[in-house]
Order: sequence, then C-alpha cells, then structure tokens
Amino acid sequence: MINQALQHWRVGESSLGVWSNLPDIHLAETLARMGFDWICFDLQHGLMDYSDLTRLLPAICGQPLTPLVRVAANQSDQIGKVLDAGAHGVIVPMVNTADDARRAAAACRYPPAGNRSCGPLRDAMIEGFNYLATANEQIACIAMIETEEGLANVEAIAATTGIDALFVGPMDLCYGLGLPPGDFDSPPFRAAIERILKATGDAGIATGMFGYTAQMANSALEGGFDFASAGTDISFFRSGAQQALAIASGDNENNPSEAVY
Ligand code: 3PY
Ligand code: MG
Repeated sequence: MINQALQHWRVGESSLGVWSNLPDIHLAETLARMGFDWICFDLQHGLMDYSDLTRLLPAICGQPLTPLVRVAANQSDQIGKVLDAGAHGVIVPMVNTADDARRAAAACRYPPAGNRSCGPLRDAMIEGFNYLATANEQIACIAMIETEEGLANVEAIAATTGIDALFVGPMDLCYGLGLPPGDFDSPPFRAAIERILKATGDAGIATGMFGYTAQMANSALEGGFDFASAGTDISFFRSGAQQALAIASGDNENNPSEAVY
C-alpha cells in the first residue's frame, strides 16, 4: 500500500483535501474524482457512522486520492476499526498531551512499533500480505491541535514518534483560546498558528489546517501549511445552490453566506 498524501507531505509537497460529512456513496464518488489529494470521512461531526464508512470507502476505491477518517475520539478500538475498513490514515481529535499522541500513534501501528491488533479486512482483501508489510510505514497518524492544553504541549506532541502530522481544528482552537469562534485573524490565534508551525518544523513533520472556505485553505498553504481541506460536501452543495439561485434570478447582489461546515 502506498499512501500518496503522506508521500507528498514527506517530501514537502503541499496538498489539498476534501471533507466528507454526508453518508452518500455517489457524493463520495463524485468528490473522489475532482483531483483532491485526499478525502476525509468524518466520524466525529459528520452525519455518518461506521456502517456508512464500510460503504463509502469501497465507493472511492481505485480513485487516485488517499482515504482518511477522522475518528470520534482517541480510542484504539475506533482507530483499529477504521483502519481495518480501509482508511489509510486517521485524524484524531483533541490530542492534548504527548501521552495522548503516543496512544494514537500506537493504535495505528502493528507491534513492535505499536499495539494495533491484526485484522485488516478491507485492505487484505485487495492486497493480502503486502498490506502487513507496508502498513506501519504508510498509515498516517494525524493529531489534531485544537485546545489550550494541546497548544501548551504542542512541541512534545509534534516530537512524538509515530505522529506524521498535526492538524489544526481552528474553531475549537478559538474556543480553547477564549476567542469568539471564527476569530482567525486575531493576534492570539495567529500566535498559536506560528507556534504550531514552529513545532512541526522543528519535528520535521507536516502541518494541516481544516479549511472552512477555499480561501482559508489557500491562505493556510500560502502561510506555510503542508495540507488543508478546501471545503466540505455540504459547503460545496450550499454555495453551488446559492450561486445558481443568484445567477438564475439575475440577483448580482446575492453573496453566498459564510460556510460553517
Ligand atoms: C474545528 O474547527 O475545531 C474542527 O475540528 C473542524 O472540524
Ligand atoms: Mg474540532
């Protein structure tokens, strides 16, 4: 197994992904053909569950993008199950300490590097034993920094063996810093981002940003991030429908409302 997104980040190539919140195999298939480098199915906030995931992952199989899954919590059973279903990386929310980071990384790797239990059903169907030979090197473990405590420990989290990237959850980070949600241009938020980028730079790992808009994703890449999500299925649907309504009705004043998911 080759994790294309991880390969890009390892050689310093930036990459854009797309976020999937709706459990629809045709939407997922459509997004997978758009040219993004990775797709993330969201089991934390997305309107989908594990049985949806077992249909969504096969629906995009064969498309040239890396399937990632955000798990609902930093639990080894959840991480193992999504990897067994065919995710090639996990995004783990609310990683607050180096110990949290160690637990997430261990759940992603077979012994001796970690404690993942062996039963990779989906990938073994396709690749057989080759999956076991490559999984530890190719599975991406991505830790989210999105709390005050996570930021306080960001250097230790970034330096944890087995963490391939940090991923900023900007809205939760605002809450964690006592800022209004969406206050991404404020000095404390900017300072937090600089600290996270320094920590990942020193550790030699990649940094990602959840982009609420395409502009936000673009600014993140321009500002030194290695990867960002450019939007969600719901946000694309909403802005496309708003734009169609505005153009068709000749309403040039109608600006799309700001996306929150
Ligand atoms: C955040 O903004 O906190 C996120 O986790 C985005 O989903
Ligand atoms: Mg969050």
